[in-house]
Amino acid sequence: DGELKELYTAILEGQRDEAKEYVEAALRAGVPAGEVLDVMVNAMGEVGELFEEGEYFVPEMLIAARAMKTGMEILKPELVGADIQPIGKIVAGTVKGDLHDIGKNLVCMMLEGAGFQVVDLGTDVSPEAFIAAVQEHQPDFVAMSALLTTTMPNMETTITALNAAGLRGAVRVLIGGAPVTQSYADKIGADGYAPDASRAVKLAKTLLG
Ligand code: B1M
Repeated sequence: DGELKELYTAILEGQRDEAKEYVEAALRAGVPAGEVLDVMVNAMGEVGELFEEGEYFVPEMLIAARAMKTGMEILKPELVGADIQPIGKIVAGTVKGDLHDIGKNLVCMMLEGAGFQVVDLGTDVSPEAFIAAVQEHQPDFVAMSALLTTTMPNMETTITALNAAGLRGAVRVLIGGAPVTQSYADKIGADGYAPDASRAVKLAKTLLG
């Protein structure tokens, strides 16, 4: 597992090319994609800690995130099966004011891998944009991600807007992201909360019945 240690360091230090090389090397060596992913997620965890401790600043977080995205692109074909009949449709996005998209991308990837059709609205998605997408795509689920305590309330704003537009009954709302909890989901009337991408898939499948 030399490659995995090197991969961890490459994400931590934001070395994009190296991250790509080590992901490829790990896959060639037969390391399961999920394990490779865990290493990158753990490295991002340490990036967050270093930021909190004042060792890292926004630019360091940004280049680490870029390296992780590069690694995720290589993992995507491994995580997402080809040509599966969609079992349900999901409109997903990171809420208004929030630019964090790695976790949301991961959730989208795993949902696709499980056979869901995903319409990814990206980051900084306003309640109006969620509503327009629900009207256009008529999904089974709306999945919202928030990584900031300051943007998390926009999940509630979006649910309120869905209600006002008469669309709340047509979709199930799933939420997640580092500051989000089950009790918050209950409080704002979401249909479900998942702490990570694989549990988001389980949750969506369970709710689909
Ligand atoms: Co920012 N940032 N960031 N950041 N950043 C955090 C979130 C922070 C916790 C760091 C820290 O202080 N320790 C902190 C938030 C503090 C708080 O609100 N309490 C923080 C801050 C403060 C900020 C800025 C305000 C910094 C500044 O400018 N002063 C700023 C805000 C910008 C904005 O959004 N408006 C900012 C900016 C950035 C970057 C742009 C530099 C970059 C993001 C790049 C990108 O995403 N393209 C960045 C990064 C990389 C981080 C950390 C280090 C890593 C986030 C990440 O990608 N994690 C983060 C620290 C941390 O989280 N430990 C931090 C890996 C990812 C796989 O995990 O996103 O949690 P996560 O997703 C998980 C689960 O949460 C869940 O599944 C995923 C996979 O298992 N999940 C869902 C997520 N969404 C889901 C939706 C679902 C279900 C599950 O729906 C059903």
